[in-house]
Amino acid sequence: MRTLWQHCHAATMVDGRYAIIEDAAIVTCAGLIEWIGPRSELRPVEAERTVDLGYAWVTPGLIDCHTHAVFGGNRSGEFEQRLQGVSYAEIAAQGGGIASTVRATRAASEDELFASARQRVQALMRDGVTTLEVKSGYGLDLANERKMLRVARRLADELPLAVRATCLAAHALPPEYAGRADDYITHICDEMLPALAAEGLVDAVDAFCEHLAFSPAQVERVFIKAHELGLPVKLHAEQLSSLHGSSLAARYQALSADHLEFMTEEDAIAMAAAGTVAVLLPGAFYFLRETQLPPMEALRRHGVKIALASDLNPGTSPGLSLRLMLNIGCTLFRMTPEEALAGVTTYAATALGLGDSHGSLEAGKVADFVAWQIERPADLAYWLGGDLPKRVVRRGHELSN
Ligand code: DI6
Ligand code: FE
Repeated sequence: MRTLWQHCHAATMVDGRYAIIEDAAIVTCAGLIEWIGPRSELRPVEAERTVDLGYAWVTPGLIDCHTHAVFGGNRSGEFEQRLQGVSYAEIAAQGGGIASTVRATRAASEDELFASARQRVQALMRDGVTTLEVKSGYGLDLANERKMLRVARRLADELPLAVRATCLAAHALPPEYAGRADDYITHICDEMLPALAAEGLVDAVDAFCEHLAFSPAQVERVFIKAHELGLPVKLHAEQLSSLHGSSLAARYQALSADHLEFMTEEDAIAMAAAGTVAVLLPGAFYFLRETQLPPMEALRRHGVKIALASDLNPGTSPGLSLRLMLNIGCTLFRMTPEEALAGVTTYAATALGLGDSHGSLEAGKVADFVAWQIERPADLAYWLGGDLPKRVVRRGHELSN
């Protein structure tokens, strides 16, 4: 069905800029944008339907390109303990931290994981999210990583949004492998990744490169296997220290390196040359009360593409609003509202390998967009969360509110 959407302004986000079209018209057909431009330039079209958007601002559907939305339990109890003065180390010694989420995730059935993840994803969707990345990484064995990735696929089957599933088996060392990190990496490379990839459950492969997780040499083994399987890679890098994981990621043409507070200028140069997107995660920075800021100036100077995501996870960023992340990115990282919006549209799409089909309003791209009742695009980064009035269109069809 061909639809004409009119009486709107568009922030098309082409090339990461607002690229505003005032008094725009959009023609969609078969789930794609067939034409977009100033209404005055629209040639007569045979549209089955014409929709008046009441001079709303249309942006691409938002893309949350880094989430751990599937997990069992939550860690609000640890949050409360920490605020009563119990240290992180004490909590970890009591079996808390990531280990407690691994236990809860392993104990949960696939249906239970689906039900809790669906609620969180629906919260993100209320912010206009139409594409989402979901990582595994709380199962840490074949059966439980498979369970998490199957939930990611089911989210896409049962909710009106696109989901990319990322295998993050190299997130933490499972208790069965205590003291044997290299053996766990061998298990990931020889057993887990080949099996999960063969089942069609993996769109990309991620790892956590940090002193308290895996070394660059261990991460590299995972990357080599991912490439053998034809899968693109991503990396959690430079969150708490500088191991140059982001340069390693660039050497493997990673789609993205994420966090990056401790990255260096050399890392930025390597990422720019490889086209590896910098995914900044201001929710984790805020929640952990970090003080080392990502090097915005170096990223800009070298032309690294910058994305922004929720990092939704139970330990370090229980963030259920992507628009809140826009505000935190602007307030704490000094991003401009235009950079922040590009970070959840244009460059979030690139960070998921979807840059050709998603992330901007252009003829030929998927017709995922949001018509916001706002005064100007900066409103999206200005309000601290809340529910902005909007109409969400996914593959050319308006979702009911
Ligand atoms: N970086 C983080 O901050 C989280 N994982 C990661 O790779 C921590 C996840 C958790 O604490 O559950
Ligand atoms: Fe993460």
